[in-house]
Amino acid sequence: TEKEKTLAMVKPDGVSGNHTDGIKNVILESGFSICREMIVHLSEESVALFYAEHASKSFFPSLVRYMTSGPVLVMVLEKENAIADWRSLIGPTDALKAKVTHPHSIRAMCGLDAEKNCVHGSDSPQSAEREILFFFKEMSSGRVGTKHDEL
Ligand code: YYY
Ligand code: MG
Repeated sequence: TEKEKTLAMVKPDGVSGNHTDGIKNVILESGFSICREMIVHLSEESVALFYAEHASKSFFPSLVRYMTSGPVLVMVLEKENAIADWRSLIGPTDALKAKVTHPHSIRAMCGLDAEKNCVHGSDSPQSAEREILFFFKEMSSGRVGTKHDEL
């Protein structure tokens, strides 16, 4: 039982909908510690890199517009089994379906639909490593977008 890190994000609809404080409370009450946090307004290039696995999907252009529409809060969370436990807390990708099948999940409570689903979580140890480095190493070289604040 070793500690594990994952990348969490409050997406633009979550930040503009004032869900950030509530989500951070859920995170802390669920036993995660927040190792790093930063508010950033992503560039189109950064979203394309971050979501490279979805570049050929029909929803991709809309996803890029949405993800660049306002600032996001990115966090590194740590606890035992952090990756799976955070995915389980956020719930299914489609917030409308989540409202039916996982009504207590963060996406059910705060998300709007299959695109504007309020939060992100790494889906595997490989993704977690890539995504944490993406924000907290690349970011310091100014390649991700406009950094508002490192909190
Ligand atoms: O990992 P997760 O966010 O739960 O879902 P992915 O299948 O990796 O998709 C990433 C992202 O793409 C999703 O959070 C919203 C968007 N998206 C979409 O806009 N429409 C879909 N039908 C599927 C995903
Ligand atoms: Mg995913």
